[in-house]
Amino acid sequence: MTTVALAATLGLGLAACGGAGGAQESVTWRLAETHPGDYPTTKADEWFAEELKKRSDGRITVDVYPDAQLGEERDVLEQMQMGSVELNRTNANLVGEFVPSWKAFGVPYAFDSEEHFWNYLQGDGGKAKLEELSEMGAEGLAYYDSGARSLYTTGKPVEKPEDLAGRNIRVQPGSITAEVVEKLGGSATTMDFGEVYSSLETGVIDGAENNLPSYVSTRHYEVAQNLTLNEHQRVPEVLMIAQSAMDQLSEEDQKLVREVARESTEVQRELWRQEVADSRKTLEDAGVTITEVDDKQAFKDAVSDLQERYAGQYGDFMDAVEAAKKQ
Ligand code: BDP
Repeated sequence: MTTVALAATLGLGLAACGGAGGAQESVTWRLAETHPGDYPTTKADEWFAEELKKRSDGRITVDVYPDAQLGEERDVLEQMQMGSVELNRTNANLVGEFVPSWKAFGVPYAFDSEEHFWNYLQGDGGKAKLEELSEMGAEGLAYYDSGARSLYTTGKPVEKPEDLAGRNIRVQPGSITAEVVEKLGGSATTMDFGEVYSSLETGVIDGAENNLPSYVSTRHYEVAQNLTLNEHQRVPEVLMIAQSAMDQLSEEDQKLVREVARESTEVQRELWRQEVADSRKTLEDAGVTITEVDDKQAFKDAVSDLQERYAGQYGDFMDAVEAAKKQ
């Protein structure tokens, strides 16, 4: 944990003193967010906070801490587990370290399209998955969009899996993406999000993978100027709350939190669509080499034996994903 994160944790500990169970008259909570203030997830967090304050007549205050002020996502998840951060917006891939069944979100090419992805998330499968967060003492409130993750590299562009040979690609902690990258032919390094820019710059890694808005907002495109739209994963963002925080509320206020969070999904998805288009333009204007991968078969074939293993390991997920195709 960083010093900032530690100080923040201690600060919260003091602020929370005096709340010993049962419904509180009013609460002030912190929401951890790794992205900057103008990123779609952060704007949705803010919308959630404002709306909740309004509709609870000021009983529930949520202060959003963007820019990883409360620590890198992995640190924040640890704090969530201890109940020392009440709310967190994180990427589903990171959750796998804490709730192993969530690693399923990293299964490559699980979803055929954005529509398929959202059919799954908003159907029974997606709802059941949110409930699994109770294993880490949290409740899943809502999913946010995160588009598709693609590779980007320094050096020469990646056009086919073979081009990854000998290249070191950063992956998110807690995820199965390391296995995916290695099957594709590269080597994988697990690293916190905040370290990626300097590691690309100094050549510690040769690339990373993410969606367009993150590639742009982090300015990774300045130091890794080749983007390959192979779209190996669609991994949702999730807004979660510590169970110990939820327990402080009356039943009515708990319902309100869930309702406002659900509504914030629509707000975020709209912001997301716009951001993807804007990011694409930023990248084109900056002269980034964008390699379209119209036929993803070579990438899919390279990871096909992983699919068989995952179908056994994450059977329920794969069945629900399959069922969401037919809706
Ligand atoms: C972004 C997610 C952020 C991740 C980051 C990463 O929004 O929460 O953890 O990727 O790669 O797309 O670490």
